Amino acid sequence: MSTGITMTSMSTYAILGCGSVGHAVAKDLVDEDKDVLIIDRDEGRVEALRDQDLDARQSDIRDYEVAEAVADRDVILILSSDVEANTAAVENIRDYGDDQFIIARASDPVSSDALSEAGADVVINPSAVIADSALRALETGELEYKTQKLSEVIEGTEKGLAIRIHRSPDPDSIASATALKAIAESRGIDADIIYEGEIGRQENRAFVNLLGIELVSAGEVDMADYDTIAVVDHAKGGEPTDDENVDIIVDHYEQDHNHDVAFSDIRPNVSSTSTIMTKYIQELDLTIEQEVATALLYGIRAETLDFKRDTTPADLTAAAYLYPFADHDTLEQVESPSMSAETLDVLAEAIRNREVEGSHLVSNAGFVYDRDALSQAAQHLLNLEGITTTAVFAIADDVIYLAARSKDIRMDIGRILEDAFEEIGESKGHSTEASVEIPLGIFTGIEVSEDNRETLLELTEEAVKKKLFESMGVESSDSSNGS
Ligand SMILES: [Mn+2]
Repeated sequence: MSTGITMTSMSTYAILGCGSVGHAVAKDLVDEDKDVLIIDRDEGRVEALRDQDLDARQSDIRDYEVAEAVADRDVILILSSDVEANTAAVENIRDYGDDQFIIARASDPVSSDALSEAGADVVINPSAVIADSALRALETGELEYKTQKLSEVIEGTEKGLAIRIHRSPDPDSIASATALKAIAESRGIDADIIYEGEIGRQENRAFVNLLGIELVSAGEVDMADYDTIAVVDHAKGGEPTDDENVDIIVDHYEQDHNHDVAFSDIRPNVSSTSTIMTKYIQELDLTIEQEVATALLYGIRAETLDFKRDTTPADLTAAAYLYPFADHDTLEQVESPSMSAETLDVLAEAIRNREVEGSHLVSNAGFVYDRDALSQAAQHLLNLEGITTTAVFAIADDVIYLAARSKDIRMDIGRILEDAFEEIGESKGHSTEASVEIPLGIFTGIEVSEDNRETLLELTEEAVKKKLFESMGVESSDSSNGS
């Protein structure tokens, strides 16, 4: 079935069966100045084709002489609606000589298989083609409709648009907010990106600084200055968007939101909010600024772990669209930030205090300021030999933070944290990375004060380890640590 010819050298064509499909294909090929021979059993049809100056001959495509007649043709398109005739034609052509590229029309999955078996290189199933194109039309139509709706809500803004991102915003939320702000500004509407808490992970800080993204702290603004409120990529932050004033929601996670919003676009079937925002920018035909393109591309890459996790075709086409507009030097700098002193400390402490059971590592990193250092430590510890699952916890303020990672495909670390701490803490994440926050007071039953923090940490340590190992399905040895 090897064709031995490349697309560029394909120069002569034959079309067997020239009904409406064959005719449409013939017309396009002839318009491109291609040499096309048409064979059809219908005398009248052949006459009509000749009247249009086409090279048409009358013959039953089932006949063996047809295989002879098309032997010098590079590509043969067998497009009649009679699938049995098509199959016979494929068999004859393959019997006569086997180096031609054959495209054949089927009618259903069964005839598709028969044609492939007979030797067709490409089989077209019309109902599958129509279904595909109907779905594409639906997608395009929906995007058009949603884009128009979003524009209307943004354009209805009189004072200003507040774009809220969650408490420790990740690249996806920052990028999505940046894109929404650009869309608003293209419509002459002022917008601010408002965050609560702080931009934790240094990688995210580097991202914001390098791209010059302007973020405003919630403490610095008066929400009364805004009459339209948007929340983007917000659901995963674990904070409910129960604000009755929210007008716009865009996310790739389902929301706990009970109020009517003027505009909402939630698509659990894509991997990032950046993907959704990219589709809007494309649909609006906005001239995309380099910072926005770079931010969105980074947002998609971060959320899909560089296209390694849950990547959908939509994420890939969005990334491909952004790629030529993005600043790749900046992306490189964002991706390889130097490790902060605190992250190194936390990592050192976590390595020192590690307890290993089988391939599972649990460690206590003491007291921390930057809880994102914990996630980074958990990630780095996965590189230790023989380790497939890591969990690092520490106390910051009055809360125990725990970050976990797993590269064991049989283990859903998100589920394990949920099982272990569901009654006392707030967990989030998925099968490969997850975290949990546990109020220290609830965990120990003791009120937290400056003086008893060390004691609480000790009390906490054994209990957290025990719970974790239990839900991982291994017994914790009673000795306190592995150093
Ligand atoms: Mn996201």
